[in-house]
Amino acid sequence: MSTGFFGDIKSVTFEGSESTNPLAYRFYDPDEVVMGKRLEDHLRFAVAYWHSFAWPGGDPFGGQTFDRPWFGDTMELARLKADVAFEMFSLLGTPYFCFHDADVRPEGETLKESIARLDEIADYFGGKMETTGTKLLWGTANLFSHRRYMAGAATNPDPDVFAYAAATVKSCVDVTKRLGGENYVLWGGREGYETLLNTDMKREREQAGRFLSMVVDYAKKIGFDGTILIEPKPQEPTKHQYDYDVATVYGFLKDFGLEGEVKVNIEQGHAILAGHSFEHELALANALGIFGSIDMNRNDYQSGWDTDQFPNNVPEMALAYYQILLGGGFKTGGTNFDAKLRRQSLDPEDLLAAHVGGIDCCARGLKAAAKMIEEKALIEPLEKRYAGWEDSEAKAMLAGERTLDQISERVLSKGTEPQPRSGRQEWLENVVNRYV
Ligand code: XUL
Ligand code: CO
Repeated sequence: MSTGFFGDIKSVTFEGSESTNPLAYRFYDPDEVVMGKRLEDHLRFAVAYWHSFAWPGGDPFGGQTFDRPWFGDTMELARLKADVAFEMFSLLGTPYFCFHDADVRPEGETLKESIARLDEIADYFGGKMETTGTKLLWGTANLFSHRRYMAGAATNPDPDVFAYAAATVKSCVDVTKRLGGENYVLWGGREGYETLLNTDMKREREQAGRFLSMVVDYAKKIGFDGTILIEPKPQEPTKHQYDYDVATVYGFLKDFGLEGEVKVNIEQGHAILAGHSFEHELALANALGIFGSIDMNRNDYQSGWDTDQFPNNVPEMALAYYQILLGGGFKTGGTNFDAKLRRQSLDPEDLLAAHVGGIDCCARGLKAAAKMIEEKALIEPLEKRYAGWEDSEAKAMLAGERTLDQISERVLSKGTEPQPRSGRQEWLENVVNRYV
């Protein structure tokens, strides 16, 4: 039985680019085949439970603006929240969702009670996943909202908090496995510091390394065959987060021998906060072999903080999916909207429209990216730019078959000077603009 929250709004369907219906897809036809794959299977959209159903609309200057019938601390309301959430997944036709433990159940008096409540809601989810066909892209633990975590979880100076966080993550990995989750995410939360005056950074990094190793071991032990993902973010909530960006996370994984075990969930807004472009982070993760999944939410470019807005810039999406497709596309990962409404967007329709726009924008970007790849619009110029490396002498330099002095001898005896060639940036930018 419907909760009635979305009134008489019918399923959002594909109506084509001419449609003016705000609750229709104009570019996302899940069945359209692009590069040999259905769009739905390329994009693997997921709704984030927390922003859409648990966030009250507060900002640093004011509290709740949303008035949702499921807000409150009882299990009955948690079930109503789930009813509405799965109604929305079905209306939108989004194949996946993601959640933290804290989004879906009220906190108990004890950890034992919290876990029992999580298990109860997971059973409720299980039934709904079966009837609606919605799948779990990833589960995660909220190790940052409760005051016990104010000085971090794995990196807390208090070993009791480390242990509490470990027990919490165990319960969340268990539930993620039980629901067939395809990934498990660890975002740093408050793993970072505010001031070095009270922080032993070396020790805290090692705590985080041990913690992650235990998560990886436990996932293997229980036969969880999804991917473990770390989500980089440079700052906020702490002044400095230990998993700053993709490069930092890779160094961390290498340090603890986990580079073959853990991949990254890259969020567009976090990339911007780190002073990178989203496509930079994606390309680097591909180059390092650790690309996993994305959180597809942007920041306001003027704000300097994590505004978690729905994506609406097609050229940006095109460049992002271009990198994702070049790397072979998602395996276990997908496109999670870790995005929230603006706090004045009060209506149920706003929640739908935000997702519809985001989904369409991503679909349009992916289609442009696929076309650029199919037509080798950027690949050919790139190959040409590096063509010199096909030469046998050039290959020998990279293969370790030449020493510095041998190269020196060859250059000096040849006596030719390298000829600079244009990088053709504007020419290439114009090429991209033909597709978006
Ligand atoms: C925080 C953030 C989180 C993670 C999951 O900035 O992105 O929502 O995605 O904990
Ligand atoms: Co995120």
